[in-house]
Amino acid sequence: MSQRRPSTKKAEAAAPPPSVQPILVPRGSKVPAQDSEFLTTSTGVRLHHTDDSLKAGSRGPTLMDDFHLREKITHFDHERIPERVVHARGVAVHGIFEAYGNASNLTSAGFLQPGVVTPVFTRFSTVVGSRGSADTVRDVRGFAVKFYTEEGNFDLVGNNIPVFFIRDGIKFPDLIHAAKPEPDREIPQAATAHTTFWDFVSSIPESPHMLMWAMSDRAIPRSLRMMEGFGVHTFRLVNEAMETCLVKFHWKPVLGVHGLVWEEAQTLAGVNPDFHRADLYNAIGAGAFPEWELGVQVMPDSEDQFFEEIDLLDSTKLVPEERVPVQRIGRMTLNRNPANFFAETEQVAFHTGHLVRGIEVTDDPLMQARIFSYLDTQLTRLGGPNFNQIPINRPIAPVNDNLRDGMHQQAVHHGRTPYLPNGAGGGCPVLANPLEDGGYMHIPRPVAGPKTRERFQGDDHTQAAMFFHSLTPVEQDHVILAFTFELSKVDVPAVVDRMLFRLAQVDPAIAARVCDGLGAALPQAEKVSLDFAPSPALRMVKDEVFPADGRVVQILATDGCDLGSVRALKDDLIAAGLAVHVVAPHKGAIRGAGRKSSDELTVDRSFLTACAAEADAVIVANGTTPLADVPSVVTYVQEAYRHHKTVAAVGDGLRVLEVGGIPTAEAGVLVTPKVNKAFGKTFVGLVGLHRHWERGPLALAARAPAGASTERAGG
Ligand code: HDE
Repeated sequence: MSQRRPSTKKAEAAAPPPSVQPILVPRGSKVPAQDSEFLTTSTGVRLHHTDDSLKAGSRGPTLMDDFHLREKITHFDHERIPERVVHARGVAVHGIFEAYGNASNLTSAGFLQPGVVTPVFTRFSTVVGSRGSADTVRDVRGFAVKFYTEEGNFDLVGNNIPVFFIRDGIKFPDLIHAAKPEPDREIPQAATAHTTFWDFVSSIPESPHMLMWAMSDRAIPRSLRMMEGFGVHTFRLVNEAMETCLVKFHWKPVLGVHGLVWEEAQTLAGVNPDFHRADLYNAIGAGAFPEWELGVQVMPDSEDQFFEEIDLLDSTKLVPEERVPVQRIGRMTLNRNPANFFAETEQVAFHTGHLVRGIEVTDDPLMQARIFSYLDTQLTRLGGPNFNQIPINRPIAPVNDNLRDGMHQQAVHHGRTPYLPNGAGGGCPVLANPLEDGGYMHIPRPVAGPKTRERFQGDDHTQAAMFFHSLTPVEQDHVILAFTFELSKVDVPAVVDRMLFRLAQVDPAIAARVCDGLGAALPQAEKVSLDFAPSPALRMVKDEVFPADGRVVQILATDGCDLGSVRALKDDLIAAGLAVHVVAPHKGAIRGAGRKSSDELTVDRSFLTACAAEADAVIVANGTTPLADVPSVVTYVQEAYRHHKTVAAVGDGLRVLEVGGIPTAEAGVLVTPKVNKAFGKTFVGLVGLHRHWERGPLALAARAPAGASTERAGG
């Protein structure tokens, strides 16, 4: 038998598909590659068999010298790394950030100078749930951006809510222990609707403001592409002249800020737990690249670090945009899905201490604890101190850090002088002068005070009330429902009472509405302050048509419907940047009208696997019948209607709306005899409004009410 001689020829590298591009690596570095055309061991030994272990006879015991089996199983046994202690569930994508340059008078940071384009990697996450939990749970969303700047990495590790539950980092482990599943039964997963969470937060005086946000629709985003982002803490910017200012960072989404309806969020957690992850992945795959503008609110750097009465070192407070407008300083476009979830999304290590010159943190005690925590946690999660050598974490700026050895060291360091000062190594690497060489220098500031354990006191109620009263009535209704839902799940009455008392301190009118739902008595609170100007910028519901890019439309169709108009509609909507799915009673293809019709259209989803909650709008195709054996068509449109979505019917598809009891004169209900450009345009405009809240409060009844309330959302 002739044996094939090992070939030394390298396998020809196949060109990666467009969405699968090499991960970001620094110039000239070599990443361990999978570049053999043959299956090999991890040391490159070519293998000729991987389907059966090496045994003493075909039915005998496995032999110890099966090094391939042992390596394969051992490696598999260690495939998992600890999930993040918080923000375990997340998804990340690549993109670019382009600076407008108008912040160059505020900061020397190179990536904020005019026209500079910087690669970024952005990870969105929930906080409480574990890595396999559902995307659409009620929770704060993490919004972490790693900027690979020419001067080193800058990580802006923020949230989609501008304030936080606690004022001092020492309370963070308590907050998280209370919010995570209760430790005796590990229930509930990824939810704050349980006793220990409310026990803790109701005992923390500064929590009400954040609780208002967490109970609002901000905590159930429609899409990660439709969230604002906030740096939360105040940062200090330093310019070339060493002048400083205090800033709050904001990310403003081009697609607007939109939420799900609570009922829909719960449905999605079951039918599609990957809803947000898939939405982002699909939108980027389809070329609907989400964009955000980075903005700053700029406040003078004063000795007390207050802006008027607002303590800038207190992360439970925001600065209303009406008082300090957000200046837009650059644009982030997310345009590339990762090639490998583990290598990139799971291994990316964000750290609030990853700062670049021109940007400093402030003395906010929440931030100070974070500066310690993010470095520390990577040692456990990524297995040692060399996590910045993992490809996704490597800077594009040249590195010479004198850090040596340690677990998972990737570098082969040369020379014998990894210390400074040295003479034997010619004094290298040399220190960078802050002005001439761009060295990072902390701006000198006087710091003094008695050593003490004290939480500074503030007004913990006014901004909570301001947030609530700045919302539109429909958003306020949702906040009340959310408080009522969550507190209904608390099984210790004293905890509910304490929380109702906190709410009454914010505003007895808010507490009274929650008390109604709980059947509880309104507690008497001593301190009520309602002295504030509302901030309309805090509303999500705006009378504005946003781009409908990447919004999902489902066309409901049955055999025998007008396939020509379905095709025309599909083409029009896809051309407008929407994703379109044909949903029918069965998979495969549906046939056109006429018994003998050979015309066919591919079905994307059947009613068995599709769900109205996954769509932004539903259209019933001409010729679709509310057949007795297809009740799904009717319940489908009812659900979409109940969740305030755009619902449309073409031709006699109208019959389905009628059977479903959907009033055709209602906002966001569109009926057309046939498909044409005007219909397409109006439809896309309605989808761009996000939801039609005019239909009134969520009708929780199973059927769409024929005479739904026409109470306006207001605002
Ligand atoms: Fe975090 N947080 N955090 N956090 N945080 C982590 O770091 C921590 C806080 C935020 O996508 C951990 O690498 C402390 C505020 C995001 O990988 C950990 C305190 C804000 C992410 C940690 C806070 C955040 C994290 C867990 C109170 C909004 C996900 C894994 C002092 C401004 C980053 C990790 C990613 C992750 C600690 C509070 C945002 C343990 C001690 C406030 C977006 O280091």
